[in-house]
This record gives sequence, C-alpha cells and structure tokens, in this order.
Amino acid sequence: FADTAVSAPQTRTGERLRLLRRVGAVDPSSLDDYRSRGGYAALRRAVDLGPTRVIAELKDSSLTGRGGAAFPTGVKWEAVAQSPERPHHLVCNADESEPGTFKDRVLMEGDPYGLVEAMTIAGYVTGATVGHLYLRGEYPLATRRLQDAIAAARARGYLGADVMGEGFAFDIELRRGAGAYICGEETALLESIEGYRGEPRNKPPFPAQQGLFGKPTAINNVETLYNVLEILDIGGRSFAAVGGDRSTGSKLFCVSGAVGTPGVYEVDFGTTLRELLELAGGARGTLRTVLLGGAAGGFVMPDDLDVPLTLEGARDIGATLGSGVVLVFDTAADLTGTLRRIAAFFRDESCGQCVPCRVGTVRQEEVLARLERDTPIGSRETELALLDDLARVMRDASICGLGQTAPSAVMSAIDLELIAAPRGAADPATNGRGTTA
Ligand code: L3W
Ligand code: SF4
Repeated sequence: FADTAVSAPQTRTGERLRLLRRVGAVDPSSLDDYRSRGGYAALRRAVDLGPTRVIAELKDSSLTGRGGAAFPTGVKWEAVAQSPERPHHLVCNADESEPGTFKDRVLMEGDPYGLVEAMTIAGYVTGATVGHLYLRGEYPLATRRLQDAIAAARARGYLGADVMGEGFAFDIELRRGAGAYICGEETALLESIEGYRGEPRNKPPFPAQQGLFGKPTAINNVETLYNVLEILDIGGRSFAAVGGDRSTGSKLFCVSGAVGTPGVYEVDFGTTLRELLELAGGARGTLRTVLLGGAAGGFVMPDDLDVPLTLEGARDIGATLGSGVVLVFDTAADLTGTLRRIAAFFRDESCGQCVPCRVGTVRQEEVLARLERDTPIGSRETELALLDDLARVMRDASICGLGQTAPSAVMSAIDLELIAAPRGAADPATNGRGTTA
C-alpha cells in the first residue's frame, strides 16, 4: 500500500509475526479486508468470554505496558473494571513522540482497524463506553486512516450504541495532539483532553483510580492494545510461553542510525541485540555504541551485544527497553553533539511546572554545549561532576518521567566514557568531531 509513509516492517528471525502480521498485507482502508484476515475474531472471543475471563487471560499472559514503564495490563484493566465509581473511561496514548520512536505509527498506518478493535475490547472489558484516542498531531496519514476506520466501523455496527448486536455501547473519539511531547505523559494527556495545559499531575492517585475528569481510566499505549488481539487469539498461557518473566510475547523495536536497513522490527522477547542488529542489515561502519531505550535509556557497548532484549536483560546492563528505541552509532558519530541535542530536546519539551526539571534541563544543555565546544568552566572533570549533581536532583525531585529520565542517556555516556575528551587529548576513536576536528 504505497502511501504508507513509513516503510512496511522488516523481516524477523523466522518466528511468527504477532503485532505486524497485517501491516503491509491488509488494505488499511477496507473493513472487509480486515475481517477476511481475522479481524473482529478477537472481539467476538472477548464477548464470549466476558470481562472477568478476559482479564484472567491478560493476567495469564503477563502482558506489560509497551509505552516504557511495563506495568501489568491485566492489573490496570481490573482496577478500572472493578471500580464502583462511574463512568469509566478508556484512553489510548497514541502521542508517540519519543525521539527515535515510530513503531505505533507503523501499526496505526498499516492496520488501523486493529486499533479500533483492540480499543473496543478494552472498552468492553473495563466498562468504558467512550474511548479517547489521543493521536500525535504530526501523524496525518495515521489520522486519516483512523478517522476512516472509525467511521466505517460505526457505519457497520462495530462501534455505537449496540456493538455487534451484543448489547454494549462503545465509541471512539479521536483527539489530535498539538506538538507537545509532554502530552505523551499520561496525566498531562488527560489534562489536555480536559482542555487544560498539558502539565503532568502528581501520582498517585493513578489514572486507574482517578483519571479523566477524576474518574477511573484505563490508559494504554498503542502497541500494548495490539497485543490484546494476539492474546485473545492464542490464549494468555500460550502468549506467556514466548520470552519469560515479565517480558512475554514479542516487542517492536525502532532501529535507526548506522545500520544497513533502518526500520521497525518485531522480535520475540529474549532475542539478543546482536540478532536484532543483524536483522537490520548489521552495523554500518565500525560500531561504536547503541542507545537502547531512547533518551531515557542507556548506551550498550559492542561487548554487550549478546544481551537478551528483555526488561531484565536491559536492566542488568544499565539500560531499559523503553518504548523500543535502538539507535546505532558508528565511530564517526558525534556523540557529545547528539547528547547536547537530546538535552536541548528535553529543555524545549519540559512543561516548566517543577524547578528541578525546568532549571536542570537548561543547565544540563549548557554544560554539554560547553563540552561540545571544548570550553569547560574549570576543568572537564568539574563539568562532569556538575552533570552528575544535576542528574541526582532531576531524578529525585522531578514530578514526572520527563525530568526524572532527562539525564539518563547523558549519565550512561559519562559512565561508559563516551563523552569526548578535549581535543587532541585522547584516542581519536573516542568520538568524532570532538577529537579529530
Ligand atoms: C494502577 C497502580 N496503575 C502504576 C500505571 C500508570 C501508568 C503505568 C506506568 O511513564 C515511561 C517512563 C518514560 N495502580 C499503578 C498503576 N500504574 N502504578 O502503570 O506507570 P509509571 O508511572 O511507572 O510510568 P509512566 O509515567 O507511564 C512511561 C518511558 O516511559 N519512556 C517514554 C516513552 C515514550 C513513549 C512514546 O513516545 N510512545 O512511550 C521512555 O523510556 O521514561 O519511564 O499507566 O498509571 N498502583
Ligand atoms: Fe513538567 Fe518537567 Fe516537572 Fe515533568 S518533570 S512536570 S515535564 S517540569
């Protein structure tokens, strides 16, 4: 389907495709084509099971949230479903904005009915009659396809007052973001839907207890919801048989940078980083490092490429899987400059509500700019010590994940000595511009 802006997903290690199975194969504008490829079988199964047994399947599957924080989806849905407060709300967080992330875009552009069906299941199970789909404003093709899919589903009775004639009501309201990264933080997103500035709330209470308009709200990332279709297809236990521990099923990774074939790849949890890079055509040039988990994650050195891609494996080497970013750097890359640009991004996107983040992100960028220009105040060591101080304060005292994780990639680079030494003072292989210019 030629107008899919992000290229169709790449091949994987031979295992069965779960999340991407319809992307590039189904006509994203056709409800009939979707149905002929298994569409709406999962909703049928959910209705046959009933909400309680669907939640049991989710718990059996050990599905965790794919937005970065890996909270158990079954626990979240159960908390909302069982709340005596009314009404219940459902929100899909499709404000995909993490630098280096484009997996949800591929799903939504290539298989929009999949999201409509998965949200309908979530609404049925949690008792929400409206699902708010908060979509990144800079995704025009996904917007169009989802608008069309919602309209077609409504016209055919898959959304509305009596979904599939099964006696429950559910509909989807599509909201477009306006370019603020912070609105991907779940409580800022809720504020935005309510018509306020996108500023995060203190948690707890979590949205499952007090979310949209103060009511119980299930809020899930796009990829998380597509997993629910797979779980209803094969059953929670079979889903949990892939991967292990808290990392069950498959995961989408957004591989970019110095690799042969950048793109979105689906692999089973437990695949190694080396295998994933091989799928993506291998490193281009001489591999320097891989940023795993994005700006909130950490760097992985060539010696650690056999790390299994699981929540636990990433944690053991000081990284995270985050929302699936795999950014590959060769030895020609300017890492200090990249970190300075990451810092500039966080400085721009901080909502400014709390001081550690509002001021800390500015100071962090200033130090990195000085290191990039090789004009430290005092010595390079005092600048690194200042970055360390800033990181502690931001992590400990920021209200939300943006401020808490803004120093993560920088600190990881410092720990691994990836930040360039002053010009002429060190091995020219340590960094690009900083040492050879
Ligand atoms: C009910 C409880 N619900 C926690 C829920 C909570 C949320 C989820 C995770 O950050 C991460 C962040 C970024 N009862 C609960 C409960 N919950 N306890 O579980 O909660 P939390 O607060 O740990 O995380 P979060 O604020 O959702 C998300 C990381 O993602 N990140 C950013 C990714 C960007 C994208 C994107 O562009 N699509 O996802 C990158 O790593 O650092 O750690 O729902 O309500 N007792
Ligand atoms: Fe806003 Fe940053 Fe505070 Fe989050 S940590 S509430 S983005 S100022």
